[in-house]
Amino acid sequence: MSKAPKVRIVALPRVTLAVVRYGAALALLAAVVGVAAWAVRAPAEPASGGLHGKVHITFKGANKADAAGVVLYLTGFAEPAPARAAELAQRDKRFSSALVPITAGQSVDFPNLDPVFHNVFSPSPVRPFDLGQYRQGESKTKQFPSPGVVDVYCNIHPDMAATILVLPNRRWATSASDGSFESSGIPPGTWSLFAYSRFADKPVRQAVTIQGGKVTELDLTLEEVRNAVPHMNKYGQPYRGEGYR
Ligand SMILES: [Cu+2]
Repeated sequence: MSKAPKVRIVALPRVTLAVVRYGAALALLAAVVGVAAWAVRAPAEPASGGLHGKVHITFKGANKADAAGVVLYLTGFAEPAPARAAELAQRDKRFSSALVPITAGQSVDFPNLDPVFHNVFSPSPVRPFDLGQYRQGESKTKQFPSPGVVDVYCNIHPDMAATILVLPNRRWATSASDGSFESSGIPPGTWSLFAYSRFADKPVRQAVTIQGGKVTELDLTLEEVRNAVPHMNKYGQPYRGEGYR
């Protein structure tokens, strides 16, 4: 008989404790849901905008039929680089791409897919490097921490040439054959737009204003003045004759 009250006395606080805990948990949940709902409603950042346009290329005064491959990029705001590395492969004694836009901080893989050696290097002050020679199937990786233009060549094959554009953000676009391009997710503001070709003396620059939820239309003309970029080998010397290839 004397044990029964003890059981009741012990059991009662447990129930009370459970109610208190449950209540506290409900209150916490309500608080979390409330904060989450506020976070969803409150725009943390203003809505982004888009860019759509067309770039026309002239070469020695005439319109160029194929306007593909111009890189349109914006400066004035920065974004973190994607974790994924970009790629510039060596295949059939060419670089896989002539113009490679990346974001500052991003890496580039340089796989050799050819049965011959290459020696990829850059003389550009923003990121000079010399990868040395390596076999088919092997690759080297380089990171590019600062924005700028990085010209890339092969010390063995003078016709191999590419440019890595290290940009401050990810909002670049590449023109299609008809010159059209588009980019989205751009923060609102007035930025500098550049149209870059390896064969122009300098990129075309133009101010653009991006408004949230709107697409800004653009029409640009870029003048190309050459179709090859003369360069020296990694020692700053002219390449030797054809036999050296
Ligand atoms: Cu090569």
